[in-house]
Amino acid sequence: MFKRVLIANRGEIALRIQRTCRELGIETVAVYSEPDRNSLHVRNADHAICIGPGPALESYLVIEKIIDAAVQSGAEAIHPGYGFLSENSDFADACDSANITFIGPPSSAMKDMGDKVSARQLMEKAGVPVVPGAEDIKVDDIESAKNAATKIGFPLMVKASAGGGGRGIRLVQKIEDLENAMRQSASEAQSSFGNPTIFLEKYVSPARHIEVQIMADGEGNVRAFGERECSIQRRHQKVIEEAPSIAVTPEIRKKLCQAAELAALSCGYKNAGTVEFLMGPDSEFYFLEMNARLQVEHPVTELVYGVDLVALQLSIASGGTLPDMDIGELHPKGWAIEARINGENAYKNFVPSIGLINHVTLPSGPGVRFDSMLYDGLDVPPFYDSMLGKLIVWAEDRDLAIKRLMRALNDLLIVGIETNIPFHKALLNNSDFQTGNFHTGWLEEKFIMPSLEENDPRAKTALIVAAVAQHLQKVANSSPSTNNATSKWVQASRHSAVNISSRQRGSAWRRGTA
Ligand code: MV4
Repeated sequence: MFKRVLIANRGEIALRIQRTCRELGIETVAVYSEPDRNSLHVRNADHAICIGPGPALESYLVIEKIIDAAVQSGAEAIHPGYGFLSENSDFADACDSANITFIGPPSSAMKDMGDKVSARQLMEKAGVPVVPGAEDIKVDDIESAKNAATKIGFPLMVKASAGGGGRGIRLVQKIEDLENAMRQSASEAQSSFGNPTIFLEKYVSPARHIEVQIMADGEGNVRAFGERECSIQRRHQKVIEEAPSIAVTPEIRKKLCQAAELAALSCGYKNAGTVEFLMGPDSEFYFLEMNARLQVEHPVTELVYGVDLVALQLSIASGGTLPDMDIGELHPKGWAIEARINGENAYKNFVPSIGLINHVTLPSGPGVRFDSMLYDGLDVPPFYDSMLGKLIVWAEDRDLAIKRLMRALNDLLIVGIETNIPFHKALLNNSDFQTGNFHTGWLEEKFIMPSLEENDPRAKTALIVAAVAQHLQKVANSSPSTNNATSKWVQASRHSAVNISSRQRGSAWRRGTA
């Protein structure tokens, strides 16, 4: 096993990786940008190296700076986390050249899977179902493209080979719109990725986004750790993920896992990966793309399979192998749901909310896991994505997991910036969500976020009272020496006043008997 590992990331995932390293007796090296100097991943590391200013392009995305930090600190391996350089094959190559182990797949597999056309072709050859489509189409040969499109049928999607995660994608309803969509997609792909290659796919709708966690040891052993249900998305960003999926039976799970294992074997995969599928209402599923990294939502898999995926990653990267066991031996136990906690205002079109967090109360108790970068006094910088942490719960079944997540969301208090916590509470109260009656378009097409007043009838009154109280207090102690930052206790009590009616009616607390 490694003695010292550099974690080329920040936020909750850096902390997540540090926890496992600590358990395994591995020293950690943190890298950080200047505005991140006070963050927990720096405080908790054994060694920490500043790699530049706030913008990721000048710090977390600079390959040479990360490699230099690893060499300077004597780290034997680098864990890239997710985002940033995690799926950059040049970074994996740079690690190899510097004799540092990249904790992830070989760069060849990253390249194969990064290119959607080559991934589709590999999957077809391996016998993994792909969406009916056409790969050899060109903007300049529109007649051939129209023939291919007619064979596929409408509606169809034009996708960019270098795309992924929804970039360069076009939905085409009729043949007259095909040429325009192809031109737009190709030029977007050229300017975004420097590669104008496009392909066509039949539009699968409604569909669920079902992904399978795999782990491969590079010695021919691949394990699939079941599926995650990730259909609750907004603008191609996942909001809530769960494991298992309500739409997946043990028989379908077996087929999904077999397909994912074939996918991994077909590209010589090693370490952790995720195979994404679209699944129609008929339970037919099709390969969508493969993500060559540990994903944000990996904890739901950890909770239902009782594994530490980061520990497995470290073990495999340091030369370990997976036990050669039968695919039928792994079964999910209970239900896990993850809510991504973002700094954004759900009542104002999800505008990012940044700045000082005066106070946090962390949720806890049975079946509750909170992976976050939060602490009292954290100043959330503007340079990175809005995710502050992930609230993950486990319970015996889905209904209990939903109740537990609601309880934990009520216990979680973040004072100082806006968060999407009210959005999560509204989602959990929605009957379609509760019955599992949703697909990838459901959140944006069907779900209506209740207004602040609808969501919490007493909220408006509480806010007005709080504003008046603050004003009176300001007038009363207008001494210039007074620190005008509101005390975290005042803010916390104000926040919980706003939350009163979201607490269970008739609780001991409300009856005043607590
Ligand atoms: C599709 C599709 C329907 N049919 N492909 C969007 C992002 C990228 N990963 C692929 N995406 C889709 N591809 C075919 N042939 C629907 C989507 C899609 C989607 C997929 C997963 C999760 C959320 C989504 C939201 C909109 C569209």
